[in-house]
Amino acid sequence: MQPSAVSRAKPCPQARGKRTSWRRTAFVAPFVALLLAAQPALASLDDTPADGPAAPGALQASTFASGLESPWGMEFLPDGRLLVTERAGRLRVISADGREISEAVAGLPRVRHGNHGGLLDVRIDPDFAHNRLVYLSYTKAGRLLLARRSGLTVARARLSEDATRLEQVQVLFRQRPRVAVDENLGGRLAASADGYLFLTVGDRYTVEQRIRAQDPAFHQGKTVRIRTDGSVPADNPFVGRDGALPEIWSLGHRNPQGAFVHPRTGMLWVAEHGPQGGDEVNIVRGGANYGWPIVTFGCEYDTCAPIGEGVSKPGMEAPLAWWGKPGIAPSNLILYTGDQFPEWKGSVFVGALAGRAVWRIELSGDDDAPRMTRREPLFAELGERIRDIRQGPDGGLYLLTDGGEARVIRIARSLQSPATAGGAAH
Ligand SMILES: [Ca+2]
Repeated sequence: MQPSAVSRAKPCPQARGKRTSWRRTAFVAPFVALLLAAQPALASLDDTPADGPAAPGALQASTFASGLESPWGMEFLPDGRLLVTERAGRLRVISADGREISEAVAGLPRVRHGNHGGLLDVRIDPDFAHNRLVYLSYTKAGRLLLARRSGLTVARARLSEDATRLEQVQVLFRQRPRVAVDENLGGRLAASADGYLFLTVGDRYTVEQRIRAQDPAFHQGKTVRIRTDGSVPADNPFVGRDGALPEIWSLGHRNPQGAFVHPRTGMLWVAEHGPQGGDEVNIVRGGANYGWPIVTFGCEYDTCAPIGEGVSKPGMEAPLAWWGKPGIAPSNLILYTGDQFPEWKGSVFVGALAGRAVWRIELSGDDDAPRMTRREPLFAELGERIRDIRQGPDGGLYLLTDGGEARVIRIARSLQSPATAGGAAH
């Protein structure tokens, strides 16, 4: 590992954004620069052959947007603007230059905000440029006597031309049954180019609830696959089975908060919070069982008492990657396909909450059955809990931080060569 590419963040001209009726994003890049200047390197840039891709410059972290309150999910629109959810039930639109954050988009469904619940993820339709459809996941309270319970819900809506309101809101999926524990909700959405929509559903935390992850009569602890119109595909694995919910795609997940559909294989990848020392990345096959809470590499929080029957069992799938104690608390994960970091093309990036880093997983072998050949934590110098991660239209990595004063951080390649980058930071 060579510390040749010293990381720097430089102030950006966006700092003097105009003040409009929109909230101006505060700019804290100097803080990041100070933070990074005190560290030896933001990330290693070793292993780049001399005759390989264009000479990499230093990695640069800058605040793209700030002033977000407990955000959870984000996604870029085709024009470069960024949709961001805030758990209290607000959807905001960040301008393509990061300078302006809109007021809350009108017309959202009512969410149950509390504990881990609220408005969670946002995804756009693969054909958004033509149909302007967006998908939202959120927790919704039960009615009357069931008001203390909540269920994960997915709605589809059309984003108005001026992006100020949602129209034609339609509920596509309701979790069954609703549950009174608002933890380990799951909630990540992933859309495939061929019209499928996946949702991750958590186990709802308690010992009494989590065993339902093995029972196809419950949505808890599952991934779900529907069509983008809400219908259930006829080839879903539990369609027609007595007592099983037909939306279920896979079983045995604990708290999956990361998901993407691989662009070449069409397979769903998930990252899930395990128990203590049992966080996982899984490549999901329809109908397969990912083990929780029967098999896990982790143990109970606090006591580290064993869980289930061990680390493996016939008929239960092993994870592609897992993290031992203390674990990283994975949020979302993406497959990197951009050109900004050629040496990272084909790597999977996993955001970490408790781990306050982004993990890069390097893969080899076929896309359908890859092996992990290496992994490394990146950007730990930022010290941020990473709630979501995206690849931007520029091929940069965009990190959404967690908490009441949250921001979007852009990781990009400096235009400077490594040799000159050192003199550019102040
Ligand atoms: Ca597992």
